[in-house]
Amino acid sequence: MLEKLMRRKTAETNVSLPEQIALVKSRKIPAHVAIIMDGNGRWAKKRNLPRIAGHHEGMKTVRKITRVANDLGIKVLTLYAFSTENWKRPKMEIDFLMKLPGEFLSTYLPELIEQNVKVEMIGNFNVLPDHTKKAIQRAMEATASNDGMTLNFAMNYGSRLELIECVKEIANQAANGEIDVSDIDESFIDSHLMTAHLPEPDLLIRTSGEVRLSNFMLWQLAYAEFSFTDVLWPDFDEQCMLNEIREFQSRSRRFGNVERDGDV
Ligand code: V0D
Repeated sequence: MLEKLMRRKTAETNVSLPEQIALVKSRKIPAHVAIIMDGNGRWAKKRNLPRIAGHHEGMKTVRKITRVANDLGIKVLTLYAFSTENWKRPKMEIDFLMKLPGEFLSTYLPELIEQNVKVEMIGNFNVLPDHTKKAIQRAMEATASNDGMTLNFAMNYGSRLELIECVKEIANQAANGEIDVSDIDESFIDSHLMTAHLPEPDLLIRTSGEVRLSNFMLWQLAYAEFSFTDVLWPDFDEQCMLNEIREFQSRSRRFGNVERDGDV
């Protein structure tokens, strides 16, 4: 049995990436994949490099995974790039991180445009450094009319803060008599979140072995499949992503999507 499994695994890895992509595309593709890109610091530590070297390498993975996600026909890829808790890190590391959007976009914006990718952001934009805001703003404007995959960066994002803002806004509307309390249902709350215009994630991936949600899309992930992998984000490649999507597809086949109809 083990031998048979191992043989199958070897055979699969002998199939070229484009062939695997074609095979995966012939089955149900998740519309929205969200990823917690963890393990950049650990990747650097293993190589006796500074943490920022790991962050920089992680940026190259963002490029790789964006490309393969787009090739697969995924509609939305949300990447957790910076959390509201990340401000607690050393200033030097924060300063470096805040330069990454600018560097990423000055290198890769042309190919994002060529791939018809639309850049968006969720999170509290206002408190980011000016140069970071400018880079992201420019990319969002340059890709606003693209109708391919949405590459959605969660930057300075925290789910509880998002929910607090949502509740405040709805409470204000109720206090002003704009809505009735009875108007507040699931879709009403959906429409007041930063992800209002996006489908909810079908799949959450977290790299680097931590099995936590870390304040990421608490409401939106209610029905998502979760996958936790030990691979560190800088080592996460096209093959890893394909394996994740294939696992998602085999779970969908085994269980069907009956949860919301009351089976579980
Ligand atoms: C570091 C691994 C791309 C996670 C990936 C400031 C940690 C590399 C962006 C990016 C980060 C963000 C917005 C945008 C374009 C690119 C990014 C941060 C960190 C947080 F419009 N990589 N990246 N942003 N890292």
